[in-house]
Amino acid sequence: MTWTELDDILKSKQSFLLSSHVSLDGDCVGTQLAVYWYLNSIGKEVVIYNHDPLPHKFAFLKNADVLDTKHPQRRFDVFCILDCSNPNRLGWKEHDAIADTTINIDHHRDNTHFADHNIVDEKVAATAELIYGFFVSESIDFPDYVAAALYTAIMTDTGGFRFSNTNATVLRICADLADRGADCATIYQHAYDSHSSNGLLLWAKIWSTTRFYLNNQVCSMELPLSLIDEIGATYSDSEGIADRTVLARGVAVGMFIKHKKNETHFSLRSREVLDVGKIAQKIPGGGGHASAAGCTIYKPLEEARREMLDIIAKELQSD
Ligand SMILES: [Mn+2]
Repeated sequence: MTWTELDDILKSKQSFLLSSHVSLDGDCVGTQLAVYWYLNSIGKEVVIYNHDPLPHKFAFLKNADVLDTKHPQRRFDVFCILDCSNPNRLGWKEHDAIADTTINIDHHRDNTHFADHNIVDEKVAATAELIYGFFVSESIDFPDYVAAALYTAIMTDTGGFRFSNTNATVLRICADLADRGADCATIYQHAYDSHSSNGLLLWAKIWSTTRFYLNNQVCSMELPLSLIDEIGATYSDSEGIADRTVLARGVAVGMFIKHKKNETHFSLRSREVLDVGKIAQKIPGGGGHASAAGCTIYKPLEEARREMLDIIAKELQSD
């Protein structure tokens, strides 16, 4: 589907529901706000509903308060799913009859092309890169706060321009977004340097769990989920830790493990050596990108960790 065909569909419909994957990240938030702005600007009725709430660090974006976690009790002409590879990742179920038409715009390579119209490009760094492409190709002139939303999305999906998906195209787009008014330093501060004091104390505890396995090729950090309440932190305070598991030289796979009784969640990171998306896919429901992926093993910590280390050991051998 071309961008013009997409635009024709958007213009021919009246009511829209936007949604994205569970545990909203910057790309989910930025793309939803950008599309929200565009649809509003052409006189459409738009509701944004997500299973999970807006992370506080993105609350500075204009209109961020329109992101709602209250399930809409009505139907829409179009259900537009952004930055989400399959319906399960929405985290809510009652979407089959919520709209006449579904549109999916995404960049996850495990995308199942589940919508009526699928615009999926796994080569781009962020879904926001696609939305930017749409605006530019259709000569849609967007304001500075939409530039800020798109910049936030691309910056966070590239890990602050550190991941391997950071390339010349990404930087050119972001340069243009800066030209259009995105304030790079302020956005960085909000996204990465705005911890609460309890949040930082939580980080200190997690750092102290750092351990190495398989000849120092695997680094892990752990968080018993009960610790969050104990410290008075929030779940989202633990975000960003996973990226730190690949800080040490020689580490091929980093894993940040969040666990409670019979549930152990792995956020996996890699440094090019291994494809952690493939590793995560070996666990039912798991998946993600080559350098960042996740999965949940429904077993206690020790058992789940052993299972994961076995999978990684095999991958390291076959590499
Ligand atoms: Mn994304």
